[in-house]
Amino acid sequence: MDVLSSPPRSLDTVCIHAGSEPDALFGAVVPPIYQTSTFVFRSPEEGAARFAGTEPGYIYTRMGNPTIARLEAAVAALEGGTGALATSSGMSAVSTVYFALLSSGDHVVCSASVYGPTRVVLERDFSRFGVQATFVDTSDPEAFREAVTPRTRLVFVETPANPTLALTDLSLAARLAREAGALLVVDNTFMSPILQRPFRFGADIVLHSVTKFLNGHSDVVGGVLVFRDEAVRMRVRAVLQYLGGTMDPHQAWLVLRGLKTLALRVRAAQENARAVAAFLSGHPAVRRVLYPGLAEHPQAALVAAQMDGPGSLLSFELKGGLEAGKKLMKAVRIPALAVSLGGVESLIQHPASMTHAAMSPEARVAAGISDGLVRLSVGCEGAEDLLADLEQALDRLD
Ligand code: LCS
Repeated sequence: MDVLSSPPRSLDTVCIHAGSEPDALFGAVVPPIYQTSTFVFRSPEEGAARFAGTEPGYIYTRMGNPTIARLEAAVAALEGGTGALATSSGMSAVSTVYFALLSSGDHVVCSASVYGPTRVVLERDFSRFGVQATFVDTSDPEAFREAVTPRTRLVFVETPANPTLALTDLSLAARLAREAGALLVVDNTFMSPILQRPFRFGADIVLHSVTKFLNGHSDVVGGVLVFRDEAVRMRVRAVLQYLGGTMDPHQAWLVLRGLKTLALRVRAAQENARAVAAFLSGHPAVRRVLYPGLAEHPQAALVAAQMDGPGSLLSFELKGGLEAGKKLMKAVRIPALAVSLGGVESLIQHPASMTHAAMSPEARVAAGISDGLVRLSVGCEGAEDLLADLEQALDRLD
């Protein structure tokens, strides 16, 4: 009997069991990796029927694979969607959604503060095909409302936003999208389904860079799209199969393994991040800390309404600005100076010159990404070690 059939299970149970039903052939507890590019047909008729869609069965890994299907089922179960599509990277998920759902003359509204390339691919590439984009501070309800037009076909939000941690009201985003006849895409990478499930608030598509929390071990680049509506999934699937940004079976297997500890990792890192945010915000060398878990966070009501916790990403600015930030990034011993986030190890980086360097300086200022901002992805190391390390690094600034 399926472990996940009724009664409803906690997300901890879903993490461990979804997509991990024992192998039907030998009963292996850990499912095999179907590391194959293609699948044998027993007859020409069977091959033709699979292509025609009149018989089930796999054809070619770019079009579907049992190991990838297990990961898609697992993430769909965690997010509460009807189905999912795994992709070769988070950016492949982003650009496949744009390509599948936008046509020349369409308009898209996108949060101003998002992962740099999510925005730049609209500005630099989709603009060449007649797609118009408005980047707006979606954490400001009035500005958000004004940006949506009758030609808007897609609303794309990232909440909390990379790297400003600004929050967008998901219920408002869903209402604005619905009124315009647009679809709402939510990049849930920073939260993972453990801390935020956007379908509850009306999202149509939930997107992840699985490179981050879902895999959690900084050894895979991948993405996933989860859908509320099977018809939309089929539209996107048709484009993904031909554009070719599909995941590889080995990638999918590694992410399935990572998913088993998702809930444990997310909660452990979050406890550390709460301690780090409290420490930094009380330190005299720190000008400001952006973290949804701080009591003084300006959007505390939204944190309570749509998030099950503040997560483990935070950004901060030192009183000494960029120069002090550079010194700090050199002086810390535990966080590695590297982009990416959501792994078990802490990572520190400088958004203006790294993850968000492709944005124009004006766009960065408008999105609240100041030159002095440093982003820290807090990992699962011992909290006392992280605090001691930050303290010694801050002591070395003067
Ligand atoms: N969405 C978010 C929120 C991200 O943070 C990233 C990558 C992506 C999408 C794209 O996913 P990828 O193709 O890299 O799997 N964010 C990165 C970051 O902040 N540092 O390095 C990559």
